Parts: sequence; C-alpha cells; structure tokens
Amino acid sequence: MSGEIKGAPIRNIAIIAHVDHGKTTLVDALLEQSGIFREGEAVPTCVMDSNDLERERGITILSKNTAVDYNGIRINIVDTPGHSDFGGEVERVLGMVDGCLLIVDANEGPMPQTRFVLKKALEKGLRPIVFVNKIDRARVDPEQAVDKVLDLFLELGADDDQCDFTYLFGSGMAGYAKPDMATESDNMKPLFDAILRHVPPPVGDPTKPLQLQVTTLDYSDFLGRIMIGRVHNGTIVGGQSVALIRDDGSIKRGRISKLLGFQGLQRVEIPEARAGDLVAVAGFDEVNIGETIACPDHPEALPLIKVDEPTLQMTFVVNDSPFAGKEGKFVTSRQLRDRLQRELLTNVALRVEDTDSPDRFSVCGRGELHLGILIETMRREGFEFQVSQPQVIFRTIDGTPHEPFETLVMDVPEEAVGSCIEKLGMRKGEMQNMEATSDGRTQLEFVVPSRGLIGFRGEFIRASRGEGIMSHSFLDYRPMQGDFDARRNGVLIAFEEGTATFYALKGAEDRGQFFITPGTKVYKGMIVGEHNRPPDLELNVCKAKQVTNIRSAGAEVLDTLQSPIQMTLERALEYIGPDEMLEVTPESIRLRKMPVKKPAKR
Ligand SMILES: Nc1nc2c(ncn2[C@@H]2O[C@H](COP(=O)(O)OP(=O)(O)OP(=O)(O)O)[C@@H](O)[C@H]2O)c(=O)[nH]1
Ligand SMILES: [Mg+2]
Repeated sequence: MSGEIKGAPIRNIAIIAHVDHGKTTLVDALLEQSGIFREGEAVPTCVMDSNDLERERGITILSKNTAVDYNGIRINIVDTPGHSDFGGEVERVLGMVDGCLLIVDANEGPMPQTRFVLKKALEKGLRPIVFVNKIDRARVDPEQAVDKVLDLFLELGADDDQCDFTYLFGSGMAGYAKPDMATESDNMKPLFDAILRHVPPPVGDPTKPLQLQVTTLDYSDFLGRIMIGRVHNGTIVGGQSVALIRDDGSIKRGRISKLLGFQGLQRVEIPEARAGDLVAVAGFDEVNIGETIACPDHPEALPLIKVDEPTLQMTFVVNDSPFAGKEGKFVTSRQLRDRLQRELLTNVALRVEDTDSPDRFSVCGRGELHLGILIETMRREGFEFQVSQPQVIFRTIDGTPHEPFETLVMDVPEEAVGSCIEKLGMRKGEMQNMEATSDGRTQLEFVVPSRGLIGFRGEFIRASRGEGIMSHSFLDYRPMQGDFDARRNGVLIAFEEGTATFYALKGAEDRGQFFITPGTKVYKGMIVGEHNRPPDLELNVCKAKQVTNIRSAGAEVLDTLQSPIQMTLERALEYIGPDEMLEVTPESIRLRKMPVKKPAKR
C-alpha cells in the first residue's frame, strides 16, 4: 500500500477560481513573500502570466507551475486559467495535486466558473481551502461570500469533511491573509500555514516502479516536446531509460533527455525526483495527455485522463479577398497548414482537420476565446487568412442530436432585467434563478444553448447600457433545441473598390453605423457597417463631393461624423454572419460578404 512519503516534504496545490478573481495576483504574493525575489528587487505584477497575450489582456491562458519553499517544505503551486474555455485544463491540473485553493472575490461571490472548478475539485476528492479575496476593496461583504460558498458546496453534494472547509480572508494585491475579519495581518503567513496544515502530503511510493503521468504539454525549440506531470510512484533520474505507454496501449522506449523541477519562475535541471513531485521532462517527440512514463521493466499505465471534446468549429481559409497578400508575411495554404499543425503540439484541446479543399482547414476548439487567442497569436506572427463564422458542434448521444449548453450569470441594473429575460427567451434560455443584489442590481442565472450565446454579448451590452456583467461556462450536452431566430440587422456593404470619403459616410449616416472611417480602403463586397434594418444594403462609400472650393469647412464638419463601431477581433467573431468571412491580417480585421454560389448548371 502506498502511504505518505518519508523524507519528501512536499505539498502540491492548485489555485482555482472564476476568471479575474485574483489567482495570478495571489501567486505573485506567495512568490514574493517566500523570498524568491531578493530584497529590494522590483516585483513585476502577474509574473506567471508570461506570454504577451496573457500580459496584455490580463488573463491566464495556460496553467503554470511554480514552487516555493516555506519552513523547509516545498510547495508546488499550479496557477490555472479562470476562463471557461480552459476548464478542461483546470480539470487535468486537479489530477496532479493533493489540495486546492478556491479563490472567491468578496464582492462577486461564487460565479459560474467557481461552480465548475469546485465541482471538479470535489469529484477528485480534494478538500479545498477557501480564500475570500480582494477584501481591500470598499463595499465588500466577505462573510456573506463564505455563506454563499458553503451553499455551493452543499448544492454540489460535498461530503461532511469537504463542507467543513478552512477559509481565510485577504487580498492578493495587498499581500495579506487572515483567519477572520477581526484579525489584523500584513502578510501571507496564515495562508502558508493553512496550506501546510490542510493540504495532505502526496501519497505514492518511491520504491515502486516509476509512473509519471503527463498532464500538460509544452514545447521549446531547444528541448523539443516537454511533458509536465506528476511522479505518482517510483523515482525518476535524468538520463534514465524509460517506457512511454501510449493511449492505445503500445509502448515506446526512450530516454529522459532532460529532467526539470520548478523553482520560483524558473525550470531548473534536477538530478532526480521522487514520487509526489511535479516535474517537466523531455525525451519523446510524440506524446499525448494522460499517457504514462514508466519503468521499462515493469511498464504499467495509469488510468487515462480525458481531454474535453471541442464544442466550437471554425474554418480557416487562405485569404482570397481583393486585398489578399498585401499585409501578411505568411499567406500560403502550406504555411497556414504548418502553423496549425505546430499548434497541435501544445494546444491539447484543439483539433485541426484537412478538408476537401487544400485551402481550407477545419479547426475545432473549446470556445470563442480559445479560438480567438489562436487567431490573434497567428496574426501577430505575421499570418494572413480568413475565418468563417464559429459553429457549435452538435453530437449524437443515444441516437438523438444533442448540443452544448452553458450556465450564464448576468449582473444587471434593474431596468435592464426585462429586456435581458426577453432576449434570452428568444435564444431558448431558461431562467434558473433571479436575485436582487446590492444597489438596485439583479443577478440572473440562465441555462442556455451555446448556440444562443453566439453574438449575445453585443446585445447584452446594449440592453444593459454597458453596465451589465455577464459570464458563462460550459455545462453539458443536452438534447437539441429547435431553431430560433437571433438574427441581427443587415449589413452595409461597399459597392466598389476605393477609399472611403467623409462626404459619402456623412451622406449615409442615417442608414446605420459604420465600422470604418474616412480614408479606409474598401473593396466591393467589404462590410463597412451595420444597417439599421434587417436587409443588407450596398452603398457607395467612396463618393467624392463635386465642388471643393470651400476648403476650410472639412475640419469642422469632421467632428460631426458619428464615431464608428470599433471592430476588434473578438467583436467581429461574435458579429460575423453565416455567409460572411472575417479577413485577418497583421494590420487589419475586415468582414466581407461572400458571393452566393450559384448551383452548377446541369
Ligand atoms: N482590489 C484588488 N484587486 C485585485 C486583487 N487581486 C487581484 N486584483 C485585480 O483583479 C484583476 C484580476 O487579477 P488576476 O490575478 O489576473 O486574476 P486571475 O484570477 O489570475 O484571472 P484569470 O487568470 O484570467 O482567470 C486584476 O486587475 C488585479 O489587479 C486584490 O486582492 N484586491
Ligand atoms: Mg490568472
């Protein structure tokens, strides 16, 4: 029987929460206070959000390992992403730790993704420590947040032990934690102590044959494929021969070319690691999540981990718009294909398939953010391509068609409640709960088909006049709902190639809202705005004024042009219609109407 490992003082903990509740900021504080940063050294914020997009958007996309030493004990910490598209990643990470810290924003209380991650933690038998965060802010009710978390534990069927959870209050940003609101504290010591006390030491037997399960994949040009996971049993030594047990049961022999441990923000080469520790190893090019690295003499696989199936599909197409190839560095079908294939090395929830046309690739992922980040990353690397409207992936379960559903929580001003309920009703949403919160606001909870949420955010922002907060999280596949009409208004389409003029835009202002400004280059078929009525409308946006002897008038009149809708990538992905394409280049985001294909003549 395996038991606590003697002589290996380790704790493994995952930090989980709803998006933006402060996981990464808290990890910063733990790193800082454990003495990783030298005295006087400036500590950057959210150091764990290491890639450019993460820093820019202030979100965590990939889970990341770090480790700190506290009182002679090594605490391996895994920071996880909070956005629901990455829920599968959180679930996998929970499989390699022995405890978790559930962070809840004192103001917002539990949100959809809090429920999702807590459910997964409870299913894994973990006993979460609850950290009520951001209590430095005015108008928070931390005690109420604890009550709501307890309700959630009960609702999710937690056992008595789990419901008797330890909780702390604090602020990751201000760097303190305390056991109750009455106590004063200026540091994280109470949290460190709670981790040591309540997170059980890892179980596993270092004398048994090696078993390491791969939970995360990484890639470096230098080391090639990197596998991150937990040593469940045995001991692993750099350079040793091992067997990789593939998910189909086949065995591949190889060698650990590099063994790395975590220390603060770095991965450092270590000579060996024992059962219970989290490590990164290199040595195999082909490997999938959930596979086991084992002792070559006694290869025994650990139970496979399931990777969430994709829920959203998009087609990536070589750009063939009239402006194709003008702005991108990588534009060919070959380049596009290679790049997508390379993404598969680390992006485990992504699927890429060839289609019957060499210029089109079917790309499936976990949601609009998951695919949106890929598109944004590629465009920054210099790629130019087009994508189609995202489509929800249906599935047949027990012979009947099913579609993905999500839990949606909205926090809106009272006067927006009616129109939100109405809009979701049209999208086959079902209300689960409605509760008045502070300051005349209302929290609404819905279960709604994912299909109904495509393009909903824009409407929601309008309905709540920009004051609503919404967040949603994948629930499960349920029987398919009927069709519903969630059509937007028609679009304004440029009628010929040229440069948009102030005169023309001004003249057509009463037709709708533009996405472009005077000076924008347009082509025939390019979508330049939203019509204020359902049909599409073609118009000439390049018309020049005939008489131009009143020269100074321009500047004054310019001020009176309505400001255009900024079509960001995210907004465009939500907006795009079925017969449209989104053209993505390093410099531009353009929507275009695709010509209707006439059926071939017989
Ligand atoms: N007032 C206050 N703000 C905080 C605190 N902790 C985090 N924040 C702010 O909350 C926002 C989100 O913080 P992050 O640490 O990035 O949150 P996260 O949970 O890692 O977010 P994701 O990784 O995207 O899920 C940032 O703007 C932080 O500055 C806190 O203790 N007090
Ligand atoms: Mg984060």
